[in-house]
Amino acid sequence: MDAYDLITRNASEVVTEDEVRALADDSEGKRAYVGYEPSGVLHIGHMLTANKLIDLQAAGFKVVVLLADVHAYLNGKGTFEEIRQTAERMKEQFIAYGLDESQTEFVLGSEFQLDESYVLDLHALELETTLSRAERAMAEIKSGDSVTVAQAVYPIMQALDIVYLDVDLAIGGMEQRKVHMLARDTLPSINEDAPTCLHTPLIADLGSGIGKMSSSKGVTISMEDSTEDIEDKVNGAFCPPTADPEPTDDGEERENPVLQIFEYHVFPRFERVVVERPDQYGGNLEYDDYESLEADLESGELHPADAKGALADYLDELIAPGREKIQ
Ligand code: NAL
Repeated sequence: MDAYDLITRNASEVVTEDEVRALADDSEGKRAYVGYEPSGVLHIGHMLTANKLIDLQAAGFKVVVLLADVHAYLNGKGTFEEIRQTAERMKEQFIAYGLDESQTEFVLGSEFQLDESYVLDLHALELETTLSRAERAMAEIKSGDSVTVAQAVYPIMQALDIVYLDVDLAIGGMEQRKVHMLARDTLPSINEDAPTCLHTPLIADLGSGIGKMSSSKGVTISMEDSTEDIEDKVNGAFCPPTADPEPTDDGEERENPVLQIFEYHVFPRFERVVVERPDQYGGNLEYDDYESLEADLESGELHPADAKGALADYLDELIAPGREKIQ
């Protein structure tokens, strides 16, 4: 796979393609970052962006992980003390998950976000940003029902962090795209470059296939799950024999989360996927790529129950090293 294909595989969008091509042509020593609010334990959403960081490390990028303690505080995730402790645990879980420690720089937001020059630049950006724009940028990130002033400062700080961390490529899930667009539009007003961005897909709710999987509602998978928890959750997942399920009777879009997890979590980390089946049901099935597994599910060759059994096993293998860190 060439560098551009490795950088962009499984991405929902890149902004812009030309900018990413230029980075791919000369990726040695380039810096990519992703930021996470430290809260709870690592879950499958964190793991999806982490898979992209692993791809970028393979493509020669230096990876910066921002443990965004001040952002978590501004988004109402707890006291500073609690958030800092969570950040330390998350760092260990990321390394257990497979981020190469020697190629990854972990930074706490509060290490630089309280400096005088940062705060003055922040106020300069606040002058350039309307409240409604900040509020829109936060629509898919904010916790709670009302929008606080703290939550309006949040996306402006995120934009400024891209400058202060000296990043060439900003990574985030699709829920971060409006913050990144705000950064692209406003940073030039303080004489900074618009950042190049790559956004990873969001996985549908495991139980229903409707909407987006979220740690605050519905069923998600995290490093806290036991082997049995994973089996139960995956066995209860929505998995019709198609990658493109019909909308519900109410017109809500649905996706197949079992296939999505194979595509975005399993195939990027395992060269070959084996679905174990007793000989009387045709014996094991082996796949070298996601597309052939999807085709077999659609044709009926692979039964959803067998696909779920294999998915639970592979997810358990991905989670096991981090689970041990939590005990
Ligand atoms: C991600 C977050 C917070 C601050 C950042 C600064 C720079 C780059 C990425 C950042 C967290 C993210 C979340 N908004 O929703 O978890």
